[in-house]
Amino acid sequence: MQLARFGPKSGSHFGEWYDCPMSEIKPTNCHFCGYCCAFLATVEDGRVVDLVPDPTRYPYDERILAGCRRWRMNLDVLDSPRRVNWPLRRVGERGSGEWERVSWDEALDDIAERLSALREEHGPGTLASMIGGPHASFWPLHRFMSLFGSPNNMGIGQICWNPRIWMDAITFGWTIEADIVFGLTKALFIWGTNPAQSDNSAFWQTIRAVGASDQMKLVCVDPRFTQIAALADLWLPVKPATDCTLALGMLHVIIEEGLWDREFVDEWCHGFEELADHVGPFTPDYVAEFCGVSADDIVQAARLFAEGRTALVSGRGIDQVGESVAPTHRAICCLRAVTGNVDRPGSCILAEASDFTSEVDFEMSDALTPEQRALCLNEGVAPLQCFTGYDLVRAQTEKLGRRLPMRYLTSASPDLVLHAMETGEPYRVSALIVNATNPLLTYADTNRVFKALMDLDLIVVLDYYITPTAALADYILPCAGAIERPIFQIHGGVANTGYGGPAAVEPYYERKTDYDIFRGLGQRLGQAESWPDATLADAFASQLAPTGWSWSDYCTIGIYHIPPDPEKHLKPGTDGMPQGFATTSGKIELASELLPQLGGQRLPEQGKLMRLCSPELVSEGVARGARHVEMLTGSRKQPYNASMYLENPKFRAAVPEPVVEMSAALGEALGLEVGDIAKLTTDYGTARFKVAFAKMRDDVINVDYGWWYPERGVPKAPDFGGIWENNVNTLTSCALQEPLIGTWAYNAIDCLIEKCAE
Ligand SMILES: Nc1nc2c(c(=O)[nH]1)N[C@H]1C(S)=C(S)[C@@H](COP(=O)(O)OP(=O)(O)OC[C@H]3O[C@@H](n4cnc5c(=O)[nH]c(N)nc54)[C@H](O)[C@@H]3O)O[C@H]1N2
Ligand SMILES: Nc1nc2c(c(=O)[nH]1)N[C@H]1C(S)=C(S)[C@@H](COP(=O)(O)OP(=O)(O)OC[C@H]3O[C@@H](n4cnc5c(=O)[nH]c(N)nc54)[C@H](O)[C@@H]3O)O[C@H]1N2
Ligand code: SF4
Ligand SMILES: [Mo]
Repeated sequence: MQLARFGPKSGSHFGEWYDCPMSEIKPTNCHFCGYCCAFLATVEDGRVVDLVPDPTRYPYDERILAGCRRWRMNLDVLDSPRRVNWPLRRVGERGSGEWERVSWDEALDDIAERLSALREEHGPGTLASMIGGPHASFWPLHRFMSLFGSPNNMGIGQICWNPRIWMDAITFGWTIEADIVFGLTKALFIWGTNPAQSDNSAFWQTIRAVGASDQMKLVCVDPRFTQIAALADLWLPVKPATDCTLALGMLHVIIEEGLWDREFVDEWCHGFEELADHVGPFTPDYVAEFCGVSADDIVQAARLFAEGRTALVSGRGIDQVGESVAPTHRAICCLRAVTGNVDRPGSCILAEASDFTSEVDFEMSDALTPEQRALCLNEGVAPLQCFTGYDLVRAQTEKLGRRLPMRYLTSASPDLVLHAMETGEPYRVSALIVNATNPLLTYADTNRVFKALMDLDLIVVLDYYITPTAALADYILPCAGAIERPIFQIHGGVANTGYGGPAAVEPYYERKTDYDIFRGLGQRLGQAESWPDATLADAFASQLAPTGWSWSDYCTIGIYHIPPDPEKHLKPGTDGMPQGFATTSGKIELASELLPQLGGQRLPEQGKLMRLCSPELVSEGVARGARHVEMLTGSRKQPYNASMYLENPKFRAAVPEPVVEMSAALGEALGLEVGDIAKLTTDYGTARFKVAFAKMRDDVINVDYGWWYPERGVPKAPDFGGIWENNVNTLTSCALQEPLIGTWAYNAIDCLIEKCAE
């Protein structure tokens, strides 16, 4: 789609239009969040001069754009003076902020040479990588890592996404998608997620519609009185990380009152009697006391869940709770199953494997040799989140022809990789690629991450900006962003959906797509055959090829989406019988046959809380007047995203500083007033926040995350843009907690709080 608005370029035979710039309208997409909304860019001389929403392509939704404050940043961001436009090489000490411009060849040749030498000396596991949220396609990095021979890709997944994906796949044989249908769905549970801030677009509008409708009950499970809670028919303000017990309590009521779906359970669930025995002790009174909610509300929630078709959406509120993470998801799986709310319209549907080449094939995880797999640090420590666990689950899901992405679900625990960096045990990790993440703000335990990175032999950062983390790099490689690169956004390969569109322009200056960078490095390291596609668009085209769609078909429509068929478990399998669920028993496993093989539990059991304050720290703190409290961190807030967009002056005017929120009652008990500065302390560090009051549980505080100060200029030693001031991750720890996945906690952790004298 190219519409010339004004006329062709100078020098053409349209001499009379000589002074008119060539202007074209090109389809493209925003990527400031996961919607990847469709836009039309007016392009003159390879530069975008205007951008408007494109109503002809997916995703276009007035509701999305009405709620969105970010898309107007696109033009500024394309040419922001903060952007890195050519490869930079460190010249001074690490972190000194002295850089020189080098050519791509110089940069990639040198990086490849150094990686090759380090691999020679320490083995392929010596290279680690870090990724963040779903900002980019990560398969190019993962393909590079697979072919380099390293299993040490760290990710965010263990505290976001993986727990749910693992437990759904283990219990149901594959992942599920919520199916919210007006007129059919009787109740919607929003559990540990706050789309009003984290997704304040289409899904939030759906929830508002549910809240306003009398056809569907809305239930919110959250320690904070969120905008969802305000709309809800029932708000369950659980104590953080007690959700497993809450779900077991609801199961108790459902079974005790005979509200379960007998037909579905008899036919399709495995281990019901065992589960019924297991939930026996979880009486409403016990659960009310443990979870800090009223017994009546637990009973009401249970009845609502069992009344008819119920949909449930969860989020990082229950993903980031350490030891309880897997059991919480398992307990919710059981709740869905005994009420007949799995793979049925109006509740949730088993997703489809993709028709396009799946993530697992594109990332080439199977290229790792057995020796390279043996380097996986998680083996034996996080027995599910490693190749042993993956293979066990893969054998199950493959029964119905599906495979989960491998790189995310075997991603290395930061605790173990940092340990290898610090000690050389069990082997030396000496080099790091940081791709689309800012770990000095967003990974747990900033002090530890900082020290480990300072001692590495080689750090390569791919980013748009010189972030605090990029300030530690040996090379900063400038990335092409949205509008400069094509997008084919897939859900990690667990659904038959991909969306986005083409780049409107070639990357500005000397920026390159992440794909081009990894391909360039791969070609220098003997991987040339595995990077056949010359460009990212070619690679996406080949990924789409199995669907029969061309790249231009896809770009015209903006989405490849085949809605999942409901009730797949009833479809005939090869033997003509219903195919059931891809689990060990062929049924939904209320009692798991797989988890015990990895040392896990058949039935969900509540775990302990992650503690970050030693008894000594607490007693000293209390002696000087500090209070020991429970904290949540990182509850999402518009308009920011983690450590991004803080430089936007309009955003900063609206939300100028990071806060610690608490109820007015807690504030009074702590002697804190709105606007005071509070100091928070754990064994790992300290950080300061401005006090704000909000409606929430009286025994919990809620602390912002991701804060630094881009306006102070290029980050460098010693303050690195302010990362030692108000960065909540100076308080946290990534020590392994959950025994199968290794998940640590960002919610339900403890800290000391006191009024700051300074
Ligand atoms: N305490 C605490 N910590 C948390 C969380 C929490 O709730 N509390 N949440 C965790 C979760 S769920 C997540 S997902 C992480 C988020 O952690 P991150 O993903 O590290 O956070 P962002 O600030 O979004 O950092 C993204 C960086 O990538 C760059 N970038 C964006 N797009 C691209 C791209 O396409 N290519 C390249 N090369 N660079 C790009 C941006 O400029 C930015 O510097 O934080 C985790 N950490
Ligand atoms: N504005 C903005 N949007 C974002 C992001 C961002 O940084 N900023 N990040 C993106 C990313 S990476 C992610 S992963 C998603 C996350 O999206 P969500 O999962 O929706 O994350 P939150 O909005 O923080 O909502 C989590 C809720 O869980 C509650 N909670 C905390 N602890 C517990 C608990 O123990 N039990 C229960 N039941 N609830 C608890 C918190 O109070 C909070 O309201 O958001 C994405 N969208
Ligand atoms: S920020 Fe998200 S919702 Fe807003 S226009 Fe961009 S992709 Fe769409
Ligand atoms: Mo996330």
